[in-house]
Amino acid sequence: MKQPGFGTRSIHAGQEPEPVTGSVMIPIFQTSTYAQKAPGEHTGYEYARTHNPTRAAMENCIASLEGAKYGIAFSSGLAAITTCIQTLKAGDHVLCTDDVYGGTFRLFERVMKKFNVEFTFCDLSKPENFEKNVKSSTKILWIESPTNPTLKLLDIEQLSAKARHKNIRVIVDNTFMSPYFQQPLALGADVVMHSSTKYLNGHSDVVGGILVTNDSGLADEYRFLQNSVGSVPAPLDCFLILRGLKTLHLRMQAHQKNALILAEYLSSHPHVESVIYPGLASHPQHALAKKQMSGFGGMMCFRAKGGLEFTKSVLSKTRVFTLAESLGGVESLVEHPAIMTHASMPQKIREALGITDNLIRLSVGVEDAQDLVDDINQALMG
Ligand code: P1T
Repeated sequence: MKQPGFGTRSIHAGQEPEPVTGSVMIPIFQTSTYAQKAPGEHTGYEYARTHNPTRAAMENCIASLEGAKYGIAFSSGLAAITTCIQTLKAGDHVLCTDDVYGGTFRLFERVMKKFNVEFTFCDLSKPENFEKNVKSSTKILWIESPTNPTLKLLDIEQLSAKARHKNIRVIVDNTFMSPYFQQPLALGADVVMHSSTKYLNGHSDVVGGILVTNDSGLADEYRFLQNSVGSVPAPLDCFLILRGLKTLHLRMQAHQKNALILAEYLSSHPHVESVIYPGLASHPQHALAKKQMSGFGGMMCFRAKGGLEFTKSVLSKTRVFTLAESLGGVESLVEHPAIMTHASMPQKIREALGITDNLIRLSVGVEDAQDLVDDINQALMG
């Protein structure tokens, strides 16, 4: 049978009416355990860290949207990333793109290094840096594309081919694009990771993470760690993400429409030095964006024409955009990466990556575009 379209899967995949009552929406199975008829005689559900039907529906729905067979969910994006590293042993090496979410950098640098897993951060938007930094001990290639916050793109297909050649597992953090705009498994990646806190849920009321893959051995390993380590999501959170997923395709189109309007508007604003948005022809990797993504998403950055004080004043004047960390919700957010999301990176590294004092990141929501334009304009004009 022909595979249903993305919108149909976002509403239905992994979900059948509940068999006892016919409840069309998957119930919130708010229980910690399940009754057994006799010792060891159970329905397949024993204990809720191990199995939960609300969680399973959410995992299967996201897996389907990424074109994957298996989904394994966690209590946060960082818990999902931690699990990826927990498949390694001391002495193994991870090659990681340099411009990653600050929390990912902190986890690798300050937590995982203590267990003697080695990390190299380099600019993998230049593919030759793969050969320059890969080692015989490299086990994982960690890709974030577009990167957070400077929206560099990595050629997922090319890097995956290079890694496959050396038996290195390719994991792509697809949080910024969502499966609606980017499908890393189809480009050759082994695993897709999401902070489901962001676009997948879409309503800024849950923290969650997920890994999806077509590799059954790897899925078993992740599920073993999910149960053994125990960083599982709560049933209510799984329900909320499932509900958010039903409009993922509609929201992503609306985010992109508004982001493009705003990016074009800010490109000619007198108080803006430059705009970074993969959908603009001025983005240095616009051609790659068109090749590996089916859209450009709702994340953008711009550099204010001025120093830290001017930039801070802009950030404190927005009214429709809320000054807050995070992204991917229906409401617009604005933030200052150097002080907020990427403060855990040393200043020297931030500067080398272009996370400057005048860099402002926008998560463009789905409000009326003119209100967003007017809001940023009044904040810039003081
Ligand atoms: O916050 P959590 O659900 O644990 O996800 C971490 C994470 C992983 N990957 C990317 C690309 C992310 O952007 C994040 C979280 N990011 C923010 C909170 C932020 O404002 O950028």
